[in-house]
Amino acid sequence: MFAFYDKMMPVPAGATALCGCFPEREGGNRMKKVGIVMGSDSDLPVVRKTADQLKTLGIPYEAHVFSAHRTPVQARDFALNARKNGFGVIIAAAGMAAHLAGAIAANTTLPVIGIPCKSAALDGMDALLATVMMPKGIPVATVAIDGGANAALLAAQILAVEDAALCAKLDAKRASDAKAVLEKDAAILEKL
Ligand code: RP5
Repeated sequence: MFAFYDKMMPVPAGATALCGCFPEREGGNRMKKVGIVMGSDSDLPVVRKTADQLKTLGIPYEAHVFSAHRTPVQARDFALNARKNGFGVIIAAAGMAAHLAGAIAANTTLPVIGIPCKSAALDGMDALLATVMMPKGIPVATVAIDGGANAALLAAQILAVEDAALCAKLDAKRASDAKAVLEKDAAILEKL
């Protein structure tokens, strides 16, 4: 059974934006959701790549704007309740002094994936270092600066550990990506 929700934004304060689809898995247990949190709606262009990739793979997600600095209570509550609310992975996107992924990870033992977002002043190096340099004991799996799609794929790979159908979709994507590169290889001499 699938329930589709088209709009990821806007998300009213304190409200839940439920997006994606909810495939019934073999045995009747539902796929875990991916939580997407962003420090500001200005991170939306990066997060949209995450949401699009999750949609393509048929993975349900919920998206929120929570800031480690501006709304720390909401960010903490989301993380504390994420497991019981049906999440399997949390993706946190933030720029500048990007403490969001770390603040989420501090309050859950679900896997947390950080996306450092590019900012005007330091081109994303600020967010990259703030996200990746976590202290021992509180890991955050950090993808590339603005790496929204890879964050989704890593979340999918985590969920696919226990999900053969999702694993097959990821295998098919790898095969299709490889085919595209082989076609470029075959065509490259004509361009030179
Ligand atoms: C961070 O500060 C956000 O994640 C965003 O990348 C950056 C700028 O936020 P805004 O000033 O655009 O709201 O917390």
